[in-house]
Order: sequence, then C-alpha cells, then structure tokens
Amino acid sequence: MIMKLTRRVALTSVAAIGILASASGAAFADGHLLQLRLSMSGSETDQRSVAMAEVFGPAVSEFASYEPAYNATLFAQGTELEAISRGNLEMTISSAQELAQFFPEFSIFTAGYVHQDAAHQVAVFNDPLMDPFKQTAIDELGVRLLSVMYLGRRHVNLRQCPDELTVTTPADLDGVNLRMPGTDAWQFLGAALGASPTPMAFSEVYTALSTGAVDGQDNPLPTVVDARFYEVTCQIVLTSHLVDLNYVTISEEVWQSMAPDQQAVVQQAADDAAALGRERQLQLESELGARLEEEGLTLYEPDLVAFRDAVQSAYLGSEFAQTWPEGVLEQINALGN
Ligand code: KDO
Repeated sequence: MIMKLTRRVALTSVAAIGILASASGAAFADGHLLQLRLSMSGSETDQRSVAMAEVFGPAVSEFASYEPAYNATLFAQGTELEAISRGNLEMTISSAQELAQFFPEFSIFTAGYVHQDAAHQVAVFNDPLMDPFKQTAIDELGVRLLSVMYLGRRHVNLRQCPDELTVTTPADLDGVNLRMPGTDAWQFLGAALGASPTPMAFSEVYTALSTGAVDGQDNPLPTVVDARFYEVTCQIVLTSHLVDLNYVTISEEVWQSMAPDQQAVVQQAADDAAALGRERQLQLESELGARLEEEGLTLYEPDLVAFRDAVQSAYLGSEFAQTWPEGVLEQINALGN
C-alpha cells in the first residue's frame, strides 16, 4: 500500500538566517554570509557536484557561503528533505522518488519510460503542470524546487557475465537481486523491471556488489564510472528504463530570508549549474560506453519494447497511478517528441 506521508515536522523558524537582507542584495545588513549547506549522496567528482561547485557557489558568493557535503556525510540518503523541513539543512539535490514519500503524486515523475530525454525533463519542470507540485512541496514541506538536474539514463548493471545470464526481456530478471534506492517508488520500479528489488543506500552499493550481497544495481553510465561499479560488475543491460532527474532544492525559510535580488541570483545560479551539469552528463553518457567496454564490461540492448510494455503496464495498473492528477500524464507526454 502506498502511504501518504504527512508532514511529520513543523517548520522551525530559522532565526539565525532570518537576519534582514540588505536592500542591495549584495550582502546581508550585518555583513554575514548566508550559510548554504548542500547535503547529497553523490561524490565530489559527480558532474552535478562539479557544476554546483563551479557555477552555483561562485555565483552566490557575494552574500552566501555555499558548503557542499558529499557521499552522504552530512545526512543519510533519503533524509535530506526532512532535514530541510526541520531547519537543519539549507539545500539538497533531491529525487522525485524521495518527494513521493511525502506526496505520492510525485511518483508520476518516477515512472519508467515516461521522461524521454534531458530536454523533456526541462520542458516538464518549466511547464505550468509542475506548479501545483512545486507549491505543495513549499506549503507542506518547506522545500522549494529551484531547478531540474539531469542524472541520466538508468540501466541494469549486473555482476553476472552474459554467459551466465543474458537479459532480453523482464522475465530474464526473475530472481535477480537488484539493489534499488530505498523508497517505495524505487522498489516498485525494480519490481516492474522483473527483478527482486533490495533497498540499499547508495554508499553501500559498491561493497554489496563486491561481496555478492546483491546481483546488480541500476544507474546511469556516468554513475557506474564515478562510483567504480565497473570494478565489481560484468555487464550493463541498456534498458534506459528511467531518464533520471534530481531537483536542486532549497529551504523555503532560507529563500524567504533573502532579498528579491538575492533570490534572483540564487535562481539563476541553480539554473546555470543545472544546465552545465546536464551538458556534461550528456557528453559523458555518449563517451562512457566505450570506456566501460575497455574495462571489460559487456554492454547490450535488450528487447526494449518488451521492457517498455511491461514497465508501463505495471505503472498504469498500480496504486501510484491512482494518485496522479487527472490529465497530467497526457500533458507530460505531449511535451515530449
Ligand atoms: C542511487 O541511489 O542509485 C541514486 O542514483 C539515486 C539518485 O536519486 C541520487 O540520489 C543518486 O543516487 C546519488 O546522488 C548518487 O549519485
């Protein structure tokens, strides 16, 4: 059963941050810098991190100190939104799957084979169809979605070599213990692919693959390289089952503590960082297949029609689909090719 998580914590006032912003927006009246800590489970070399550090941090530096924490060292994967809501964190790079824990209707953005590509993600995020979703996150959780970041096409990455297991259709994943991140929406996707999903934090995946605690994991090629999963796996089945995204998010209370021109700088900085990260991630995706083959992995496309049909029908018949606002799936589809 899908639980609608209610907002479990009341927003606390972020008194330390609520100091009056200057009229110029260049700095705060007392000269202090606004602390913007961003917690994420990705590494420092992940292109989303690099783009934020190269673009976002410098762009806001006149009035804010951008302080990223990588590899879930500040908050565990999946706990960041609640930390923002409680006033314990200012920013994160969140997934729709995590937002769906609070607001099940966000699961529409987690469904396999819905987003078509990076441009489609941007079109969806900037379309008025997103407005009620964004407003709900602000009103109910105190979290503002600033921009959409491209993570990439998720594929199935297995320890077994193709001579032990060749995957053509979802039926071939029957009994495969596939690590998926730990929320209902992620677990559903793993099951829709035909596998037996196991919830696990990103930081534990390398060890689990190397010991055989799981048979595989799913992530885009840049993540397979960045996290060195290629060292402990043998094949990548190019399912492209999810064109994955993250939202650059900020505490609404922090946002409201800023002057309008500071807000404009933060918004532009997030958009610019997302654009650079997207461009680089797309470039990496186009190059890394060859690199992974050099590392000894086998990459191949399965029967994509069989995967798409199975995954789409699993979603349409699910409790998730019942939470999707009327007509939004059609609007999303209309924004694609
Ligand atoms: C993962 O845990 O597999 C995932 O790819 C999920 C994403 O939403 C994102 O959180 C990502 O991990 C981390 O940022 C690590 O790259």
